[in-house]
Amino acid sequence: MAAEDPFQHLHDEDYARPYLAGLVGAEAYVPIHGRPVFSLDGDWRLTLDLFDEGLRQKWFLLDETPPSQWSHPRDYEIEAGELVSVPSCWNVLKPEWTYFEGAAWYTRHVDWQRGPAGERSILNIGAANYSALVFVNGSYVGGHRGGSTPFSLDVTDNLRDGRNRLQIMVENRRSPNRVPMQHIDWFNYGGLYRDISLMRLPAVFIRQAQAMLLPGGREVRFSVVLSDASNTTAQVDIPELGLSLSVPIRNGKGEVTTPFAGQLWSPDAPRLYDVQFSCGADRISERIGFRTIEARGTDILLNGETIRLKGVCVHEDDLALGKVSTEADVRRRFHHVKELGGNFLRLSHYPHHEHVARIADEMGLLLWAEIPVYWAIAFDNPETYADAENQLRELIARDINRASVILWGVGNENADTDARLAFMSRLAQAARRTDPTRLVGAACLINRETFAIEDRLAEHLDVIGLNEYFGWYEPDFSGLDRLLANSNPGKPVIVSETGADALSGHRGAGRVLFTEDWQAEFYRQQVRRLAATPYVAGIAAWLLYDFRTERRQTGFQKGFNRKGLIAEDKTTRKLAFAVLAGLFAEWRT
Ligand code: GCB
Repeated sequence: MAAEDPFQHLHDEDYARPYLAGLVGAEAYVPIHGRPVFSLDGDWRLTLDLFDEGLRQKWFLLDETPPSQWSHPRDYEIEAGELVSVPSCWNVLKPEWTYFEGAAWYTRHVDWQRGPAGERSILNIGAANYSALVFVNGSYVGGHRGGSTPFSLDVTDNLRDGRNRLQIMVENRRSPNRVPMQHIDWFNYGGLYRDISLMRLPAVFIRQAQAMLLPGGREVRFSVVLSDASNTTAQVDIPELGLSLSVPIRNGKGEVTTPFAGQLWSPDAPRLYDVQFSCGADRISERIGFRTIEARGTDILLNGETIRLKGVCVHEDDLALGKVSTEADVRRRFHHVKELGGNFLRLSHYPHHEHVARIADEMGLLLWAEIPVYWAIAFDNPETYADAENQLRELIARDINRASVILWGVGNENADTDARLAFMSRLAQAARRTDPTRLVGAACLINRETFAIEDRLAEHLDVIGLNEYFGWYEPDFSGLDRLLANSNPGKPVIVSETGADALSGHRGAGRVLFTEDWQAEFYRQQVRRLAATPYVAGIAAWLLYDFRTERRQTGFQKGFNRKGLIAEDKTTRKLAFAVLAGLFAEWRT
């Protein structure tokens, strides 16, 4: 055991402090796409740890002596853990784990051979909800907070030749200071629910490689950031365009701008190019589309032309898998949006899996990607801000080259207080600083005093998101008429949510709540009004599929939000699906 006094840990309530020091964030992130990786997905041992005994007793220090040879009693044994497959959410693995919120220890072994001197070994974790601490061969190597973004840890000095032990403590307690906080309208799945891998990189490697079409669409800029402050030259090649450029690197950074003579990317023609970045022995190969996006007046312009965004919101939620997102699931989702005649999805309310934007690039869909600054965040807490900004920067670092992503969302339905204005305007600035090429938006509430689309945050945004539920949470649509006539937002408005619950198969005439009929009529009434409003540049229906949420417990809901156009089986369509498809088809573009 770690401690000399076997009971010392019972009295130390400060047990978590030592691990705060090693938290990593966006600056440590290393993109994995386009590089060979050694997957660590598959079998891991999982032990739930409701009382944080793992940190209190330092379970990571225990050796693997068989129980028959223990000199002291123990409370943890790797082999006693449940054999689980990663990625997964523990909530869907065993009925008795459904509502578990706490810490859990994942353990596995990996055979590894160290490379030549200087080579780096980087551990990448696609996502762990909410926080994670990583231990290699008994040593703490670092941790992360933020449940939906990836992180990287340099484990070069911790790995040895032969068998290595990896332990990851993941913890998903809901808490007022987190992002999101404890009150959310979705299910709080826990676990290592995205891919995990190890990657070998040369001593100096590419930390960031970006290709961006500049406003106007005539020039493209390539930029490269290295892992250290070297002065050297990187190389960018796009073989299909006959482009081969040197990028001078000074102090680890460099960029070059050149005329763009390729085809633009758009939902109708999602043209992607192979772009190869290299520097020394490191190399990244990406499929990248080139397009421009801007807000002008109350319009959104894609490649210089006005576009109406027609689409849906979607949660990362699956009956069998929880928050695990498979490629097949994402493709099915996009096919549904295309069948609706849509071109747009809002990925609510947190960063979705990395492959979502890649598949959207390929299939030609536009995305609103956001961080979970949702409802009553602790806006006056500097640590909460740091966490939110880090999640935003990790999301941007991961998806910077995705043409499909047109907007960074910095929040959802947050009351217009001074603390919220300071917090979210700062986030909007951070988004712009990190990525000047995309729109910044937030899903806002209505100003109930003036009854208008007005929010003090709007001056910091390119696009105002409006969540409104006239006809559902408010009995009729007269408020919507009043609101639309009374507003002069001066910027494009995307109706970032509107919708009504319907239990699949429940029918009734008139405004009978939870019927498919009322949900369908709701969309007729809503879209007719919204489509006639010039400043409405987009509509994202709330939402594509019914999803789990413990806040909803009537006989109609039974633990689900029923505002899906399709039931939670992702197959059974409600009447509203075809109705909305018809309404989208009529809406001018
Ligand atoms: C909202 C929230 C969303 C909820 C939705 C609802 O405004 O942004 O997360 O799930 O309403 O169904 O009430």
